[in-house]
Amino acid sequence: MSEKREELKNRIMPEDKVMILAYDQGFEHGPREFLEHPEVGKFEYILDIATKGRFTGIVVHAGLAEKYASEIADSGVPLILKLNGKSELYTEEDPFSPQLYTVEEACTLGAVAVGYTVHSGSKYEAEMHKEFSKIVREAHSKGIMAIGWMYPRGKAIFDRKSASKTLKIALDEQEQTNQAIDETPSIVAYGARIGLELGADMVKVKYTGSPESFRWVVQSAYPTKVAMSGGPITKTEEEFLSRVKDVLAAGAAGIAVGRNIWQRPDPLDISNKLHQLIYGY
Ligand code: FBP
Repeated sequence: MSEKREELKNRIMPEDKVMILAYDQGFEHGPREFLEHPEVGKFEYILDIATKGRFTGIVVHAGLAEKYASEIADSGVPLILKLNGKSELYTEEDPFSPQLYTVEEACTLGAVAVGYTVHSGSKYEAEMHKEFSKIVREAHSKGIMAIGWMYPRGKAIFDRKSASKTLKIALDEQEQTNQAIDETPSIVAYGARIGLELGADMVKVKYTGSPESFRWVVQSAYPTKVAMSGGPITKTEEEFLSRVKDVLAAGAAGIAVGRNIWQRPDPLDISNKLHQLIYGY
């Protein structure tokens, strides 16, 4: 790893642990995510949470990164630029999230890492795998990190008659746990492994329901670091904290989450609890 990448890695992952605030949902899900707490739609509010909540990175698309470049720089919170995206208005069963910005633009905006969502399993997986592998190479040549949002999806992974051996195992897992197929350990672990194979420094994946099953995900990605993604806000704060405890016990580096922080009435309170769990202070 280059000296520069090592240095940036220590900024996003001090002590090899990570606590990232994700704020790309305005694009991926739409402003409906801000309805309950309208202040959440304002980036000033989010950046304040990231700063006071001691997050080790903030994820945005280029529009916000450009408009708030000086505020982000002043905050000292490392910028992770999301390079691809798609809206939820597009509902075809096989998703494709194309690259919209380049690694070079990310560097100009001051990003210390780039992020890209990969939907392995979609009929467009080849394009996403190819785009992400190119992004990884470019990011590394510029000395910055590449993070994969590894979310297997698409018609094939819901096809009960599929010839995929992994899917057969995942269907068995689903029968025992009632989990969504894209959150079963086999599918999540496969996504995480693809992230490693494509060169990601870190993969962001869904929670698989237990520390035991998440350990398989962490092992599958090793030595790539694993961060848990948050998902929709849980009914209780305890439920979410308990998931974080599970993944840390399983060897995850930490979290990269959004709604479970900024949709809560007291985001700083939960941020402090998470910091305590992840860093111990
Ligand atoms: P959350 O913690 O709010 O779930 O955010 C994590 C994230 O990966 C975001 O970065 C992204 O916008 C969103 O989830 C994608 O969600 P979905 O699983 O619905 O596609």
